[in-house]
Amino acid sequence: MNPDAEKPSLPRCVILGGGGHARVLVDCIRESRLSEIEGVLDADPSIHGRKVLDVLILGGDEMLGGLAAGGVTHFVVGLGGVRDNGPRRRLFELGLLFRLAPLSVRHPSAVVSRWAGVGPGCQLLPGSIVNAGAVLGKNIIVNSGAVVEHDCVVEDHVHIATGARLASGVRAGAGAHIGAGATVRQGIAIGERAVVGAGAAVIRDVAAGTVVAGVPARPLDKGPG
Ligand code: JB2
Repeated sequence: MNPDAEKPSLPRCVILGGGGHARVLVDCIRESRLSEIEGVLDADPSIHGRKVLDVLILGGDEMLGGLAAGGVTHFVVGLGGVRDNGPRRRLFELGLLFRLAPLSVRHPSAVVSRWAGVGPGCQLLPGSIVNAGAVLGKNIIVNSGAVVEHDCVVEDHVHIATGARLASGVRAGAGAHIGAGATVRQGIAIGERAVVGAGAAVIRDVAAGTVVAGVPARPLDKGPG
């Protein structure tokens, strides 16, 4: 008997965005053998026909309908970003509009408690940690080496950038960005769409839409939107 005959086929996905973040995602998906990658779509026509690692950039988002009709069932938001998570939210909604399902990406080296809740389309990148009692919404990036401690609540579309740490019981509001290497003290609330600068140490609550930076973190100006 052919041992491959009974193997269930992997879902086929398309990645939206073909820059630096997409390179990490292609690697994660390959390593975790989660999905077949049909291709990448990118808004920049000048890179169509190039590759993201070994995956072809097929064209722009106008190809989504055809891909869905051709049997692609899942999408991955390939955009990262360092501040405004609005474009990531928009691409997430675009994928849903085409009745594709958000693929959850988890690198094999990510440590995720079985008592944590992780919503659809989350991306848990190499070396990230999500501890017991943490609750993650949808379309969240826990980037390489980032830590979400026990009992944190992370709302939709948040990006916790490389090496950032949320100590226990932190709440990160929808669309917030926690910059690379930042630390947020226990029990702090970060408002919706707030931005925490790289390397900041946050020891007070951060209001919605505010940008904070420094050690200890202080408000700088108004955030996006
Ligand atoms: O609406 C869109 C769209 N908007 C921008 N649809 C699609 N399909 N693609 C879109 N893009 C494309 O995303 C751009 O044309 C570009 O090719 C790509 C973004 O690539 P970039 O390398 O500029 O950013 P990134 O988001 O992949 O990476 C940032 O965020 C990561 C988390 C970088 O700053 C990295 O350093 C960081 N690690």
